[in-house]
Amino acid sequence: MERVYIGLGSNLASPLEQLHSALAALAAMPQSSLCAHSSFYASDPLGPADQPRYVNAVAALDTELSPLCLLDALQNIELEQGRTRKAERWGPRTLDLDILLFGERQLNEPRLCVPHYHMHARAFVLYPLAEIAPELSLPDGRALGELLAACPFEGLERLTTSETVTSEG
Ligand code: A4P
Ligand code: MG
Repeated sequence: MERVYIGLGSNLASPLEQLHSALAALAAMPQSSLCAHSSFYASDPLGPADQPRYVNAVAALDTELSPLCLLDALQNIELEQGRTRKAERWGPRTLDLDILLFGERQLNEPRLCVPHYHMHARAFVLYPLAEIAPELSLPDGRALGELLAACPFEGLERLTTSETVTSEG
């Protein structure tokens, strides 16, 4: 088993429900167990400004899957939740699942770059990650606390539990 951290993001078609569904799908992933997830955060869009705010979260998963099998599984979840890939970079999406960290691995393959590029400077990744893994260090040795200190809590809003509860009950 290896510990993997996955970034979840959505800004279309009921983002809160998209994230709840994605967490249920992660919990049902074969050869894996969902260990924890952060609160949900509303965040200003990075990239084109003419798109809705995002809801972001981070999940911790223990998995026996290989990195590329996990990527395939995550992309299937994205597709099942209506993701279409458009030419516009950083455009709006129903669901984005990024592999932030995969154990201590550093991968630079055509389909998979780990740690996820830019994770070290994104508030909507670092703050949720710190909630579930405050003592974490990146494979290059940088401590999460150090990255947070250089990354203002800007454009980010932690949603309370009542805001994140959907009609599923
Ligand atoms: N890929 C390579 N490495 C990875 C990895 N570690 N995890 C490849 C997942 N995929 C990885 O991704 C394009 C290709 O990246 C995949 O086919 C995979 O083989 P994609 O999901 O199709 O495209 P994308 O997400 O639009 O591209 P990109 O460049 O990964 O964008 P990001 O970095 O995911 O940013 N603003 C806020 N507030 N919150 C957000 O969550 N997200 C984005 C997307 C933009 N602005 C945002 C947010
Ligand atoms: Mg992505």
